[in-house]
Amino acid sequence: MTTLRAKVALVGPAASGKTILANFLADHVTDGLSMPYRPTQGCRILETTMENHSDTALELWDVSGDINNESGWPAITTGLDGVIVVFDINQTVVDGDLDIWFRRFIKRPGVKSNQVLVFANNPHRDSATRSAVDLTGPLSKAKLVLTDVTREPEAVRAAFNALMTNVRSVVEQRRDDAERKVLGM
Ligand SMILES: Nc1nc2c(ncn2[C@@H]2O[C@H](COP(=O)(O)OP(=O)(O)OP(=O)(O)O)[C@@H](O)[C@H]2O)c(=O)[nH]1
Ligand SMILES: [Mg+2]
Repeated sequence: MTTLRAKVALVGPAASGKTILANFLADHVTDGLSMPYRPTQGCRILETTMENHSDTALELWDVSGDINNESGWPAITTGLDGVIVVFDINQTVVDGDLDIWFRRFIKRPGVKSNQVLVFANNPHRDSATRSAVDLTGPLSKAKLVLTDVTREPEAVRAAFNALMTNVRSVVEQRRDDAERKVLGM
């Protein structure tokens, strides 16, 4: 039985591999890796349960990288408990490229750095063109993980599960606070 609910979003530039990652994290499948790229329209919600906390239902929001969908973002950030920013490690990220994702999804009241992960992802069949990334700017404070679902699926999952442990604590704390309020404590 699940008693807690958490909402986590994958955001970041188009074609960085968010949909493939979301499918892998929610369903343990890497189907679609050989599929042609199909941009996500708006947002997709995947319902699952935290692998390492089976009492916690998880909504994974797989958000389109097209910033023209910006008008729909408030619905995504409402009640958001965790954020994963995904970008393509093969693309040079210049200062500011990820700013919009940071400003709109992370720099919000109540979001602490342990609720945020940055995936420098390799969305290609070939090896990544870089083996290290050095982010400057505000996102440099968040935990950065180099990800490649094709080659190192378990490393992706381990990073994700560590985030889920933090997210679950936040959700649990919120429930406890709400309970105390109801009881007038
Ligand atoms: N081989 C391989 N291909 C991948 C991997 N991740 C993504 N791809 C491919 O990269 C392309 C883009 O991946 P998506 O997951 O759709 O990208 P996205 O970030 O969701 O893009 P938007 O929805 O437009 O924001 C697709 O053609 C995928 O098949 C991976 O880990 N390995
Ligand atoms: Mg997508």
